[in-house]
Amino acid sequence: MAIAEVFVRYDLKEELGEKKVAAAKDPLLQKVMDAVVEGDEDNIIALVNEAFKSHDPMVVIREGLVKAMDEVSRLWNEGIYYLPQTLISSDAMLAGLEECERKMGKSMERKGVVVTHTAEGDIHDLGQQIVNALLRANGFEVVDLGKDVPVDDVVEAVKQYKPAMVTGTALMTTTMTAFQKIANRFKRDGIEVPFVCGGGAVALEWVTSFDLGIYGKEAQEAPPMADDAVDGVPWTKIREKYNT
Ligand code: B12
Repeated sequence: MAIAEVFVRYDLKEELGEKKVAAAKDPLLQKVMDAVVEGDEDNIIALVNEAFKSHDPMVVIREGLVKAMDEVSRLWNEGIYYLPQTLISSDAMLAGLEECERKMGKSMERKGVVVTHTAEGDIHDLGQQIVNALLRANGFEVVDLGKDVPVDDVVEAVKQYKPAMVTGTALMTTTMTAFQKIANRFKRDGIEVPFVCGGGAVALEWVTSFDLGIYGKEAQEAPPMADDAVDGVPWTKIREKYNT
C-alpha cells in the first residue's frame, strides 16, 4: 500500500483546504506539483512520466518541480510546514528531477567542464541539483562536488579539472560567505574562472562586489552562461551580460 494511502496530511487538509497549491499550467503538471508538495515519493515518477506525454522534461522541471518547491518554501515561511514535511517534499522533488534527467538523456559530445557545489556548512542542494541536470542536458560535463563542500576542496577541484566555469549554491546567510573566500583564493592562485553564485540567500549586489563573482538568479541561466565561458568570454563580460 502506498504511504499516501495510510498517512493523511492533516496539515494540508486543515490549513490549506481546497486551495492546496498554486495553480499549474495544466492538470498533468498540477499532479506533479501536488505530489512534490505532499511529499508523495511513491507516485512522483509515474506522474512525471505521465506529464512527459504532453510536456518536454524542461517544462516539467520548470513548471512542475521548481514551482512546487516555491510552494513548499511558502508553506515553510508561513509556518505550516516544518522540517519533516519539507524533507519529504525535497525527496519527492529529487526523485522527479532524476527522472527528467534520465528522459533528457546525455549528449555524447561534451562541450566543456563545469564544477558545481553547495557551500560549506549548507545542505540545501536542490538548486544545485537543478543546475546539474540542466547543464548535463545541455551537453556539459558536470563535476558535482555535492553539498557542504569545504572551500579548500572547491579550490583543489578547480585546479584538478580546470573547468570553464564554477558554480556555487547557498541558501543560508551564514554559508554564502564561503563564495567570497573561494573567489579570493582563485585570485591569489591566479585562477581566472567565471564563478556563478546562486541560491536563496545570495543577492546580486553582494556577488558582484567581489572579482570573478557572477550572480545566477535562475538555474536556467547556467547553460547559456557556461556556453559563453566555454567560448572564452571573460567573467567581466559574462557579468555585464547577465547582471546588468
Ligand atoms: C527545502 C528546505 C530545507 C531542506 C533542504 C533539502 C535539500 N536537499 O536541499 C531541509 C529540510 C533539509 C532543510 C534544512 C535546514 N534548513 Co532549510 N529550507 C528549505 C526551504 C523550505 C526551501 C529551500 C529550497 O530548496 N528551495 C527551492 C530551491 C530550488 O531553490 P534554490 O536553491 O534557491 O534554487 C533556485 C535559485 O536560487 C537558483 N539557483 C540556485 N543555485 C544556483 C546556482 C547557479 C549557478 C544558478 C545560475 C542559479 C542557482 O535556481 C533555483 C531555481 O531555478 C527554505 C525556505 C525558503 N523560503 O527558501 C528553508 C531555509 C533555506 N532553511 C533554513 C534553515 C535555517 C534550515 C536549517 C538550519 C533548519 C534547522 N533548524 O535545522 C536546516 C539545516 C541547514 C544546513 N546546515 O544546511 C533557512 C535559512 C535561513 C538563512 N537565511 O540563513 C530558510 C531560508 C528557512 C527560513 N526562512 O528560515 N531546509
